[in-house]
Amino acid sequence: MVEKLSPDTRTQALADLPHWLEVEGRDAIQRTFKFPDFNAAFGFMTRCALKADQMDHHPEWFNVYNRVDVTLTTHDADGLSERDVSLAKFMDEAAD
Ligand code: HBI
Repeated sequence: MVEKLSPDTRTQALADLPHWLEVEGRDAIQRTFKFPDFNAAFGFMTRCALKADQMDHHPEWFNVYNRVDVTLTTHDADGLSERDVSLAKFMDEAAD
């Protein structure tokens, strides 16, 4: 069972993810990624999809052309867990 982050760990984790915003009304975080074109956006999504499947932890996301809106939460924990933090960091690096 995946554990929800404790309030202290959550605060520290969000401080380490400055590009991610808390979603209103939900224990989730979101970030919008912008790329030069669809090819770059889809390449990013492909790398993240493979990582997500390896982790058995999947993003909620939406893509239009060069934009990818990502929401991360842990459905099994009904809130943010360490898996969201790991996947968010992977995505930040993959987008660099
Ligand atoms: N992805 N974001 C997210 N949250 C989950 O709780 C989750 C998941 N992918 C697979 C998964 N859980 C499995 O453990 C099953 O619950 C499907």
